[in-house]
Amino acid sequence: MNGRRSDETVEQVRPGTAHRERDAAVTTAATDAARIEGLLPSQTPLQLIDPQGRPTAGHGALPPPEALRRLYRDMVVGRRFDTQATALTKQGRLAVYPSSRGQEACEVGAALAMREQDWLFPTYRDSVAIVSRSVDPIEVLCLLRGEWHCGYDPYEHRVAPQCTPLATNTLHAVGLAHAARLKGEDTIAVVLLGDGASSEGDTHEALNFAGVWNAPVVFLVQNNGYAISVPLAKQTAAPSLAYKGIGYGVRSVLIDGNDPAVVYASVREAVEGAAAGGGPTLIEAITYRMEAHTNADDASRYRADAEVQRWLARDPLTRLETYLREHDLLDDERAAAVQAEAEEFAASVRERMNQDDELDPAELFEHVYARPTAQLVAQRQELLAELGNQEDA
Ligand SMILES: Cc1ncc(C[n+]2csc(CCOP(=O)(O)OP(=O)(O)O)c2C)c(N)n1
Repeated sequence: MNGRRSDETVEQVRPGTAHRERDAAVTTAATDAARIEGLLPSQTPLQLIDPQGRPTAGHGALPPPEALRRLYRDMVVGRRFDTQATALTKQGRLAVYPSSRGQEACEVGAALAMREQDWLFPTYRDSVAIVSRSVDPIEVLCLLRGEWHCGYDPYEHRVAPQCTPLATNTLHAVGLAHAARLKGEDTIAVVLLGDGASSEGDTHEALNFAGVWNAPVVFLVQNNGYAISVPLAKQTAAPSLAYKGIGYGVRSVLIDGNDPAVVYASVREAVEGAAAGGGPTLIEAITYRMEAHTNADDASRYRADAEVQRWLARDPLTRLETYLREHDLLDDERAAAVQAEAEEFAASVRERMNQDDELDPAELFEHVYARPTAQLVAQRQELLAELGNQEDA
């Protein structure tokens, strides 16, 4: 708009009206400023327990002792499960396993902060979160073992199939949450995504509609520093991924993703806010992936060992354990019992995964459509012929 046209507009407006409109504009600007303020994350990541295991002053209340003890238990079991699953790839029992070692605070914090009736939308990296939601670990590993399905019944557990395409789960989460609200159900969705996925178009569309519909969704971005080999600085110019929510009118929070207490408290607050009609929240959790992207990746090609060592000092499990011990919430006996439970859990996974189940490759085509297309029939025949030929060879 040029200056002249603007003057003409002012002349056409009657004096009283001009004042009222200007006052209204000032009021709107003040309201907008307050609203923007409410959407903004803090400049530094929120923390409730620091890397030395000490409570952090002024950042809010710690979750109750029972919640902290449960977080500890699930993190110990989750880490043991993670180590076991990684070992299973080396034994050829799993095709691949994306480890979440180092990210247990996010995995378990998010899972435990959810209510029974809420839905989780995980990615391929979030097996520990699903295990923490009490899904049978063998079912969780089913897909990576070579089955065509996700292993568990999503409706029974309210856990969507783990998504491999980046960020598609963000849209599914918003769709489900919005639909649940229209149906009058008290259900919210928690969607897990990585820093790389936050650069995908789907995430932006999901945030946009979550904002427009005031959908009851919590987006938890686990910023673990890398999208496979691409460091954060090479995939976004945003100073914080939490800022991505603001443009869409979505409240944003920046937290220390290696602090189990703050992850639990922030997700819980966002879940309760969404359930009460307060709309979506985007949480950026700063964390680190201790292992390679998967067993097909050589992390030493793109990150220095010194960096990995620095993050070892921020281990979420050690942090919580130190806090619990110093506040008489954990002793040697209890720690040993939790460790024994984790060993038993891993042994059972190992044993059950050592069975050679007979898979029927033709089943792959059975549940795609009610009536298979001509292409599917042809593909099925091709596969069976190939398998037959292999057997003949
Ligand atoms: C739509 C899409 N594009 C590319 C890929 C290939 N891909 C698989 S994992 C990955 C990196 C994801 O990084 P991030 O979202 O940060 O999650 P992380 O693996 O670190 O948990 C990429 C690019 C994919 N799976 N889906």
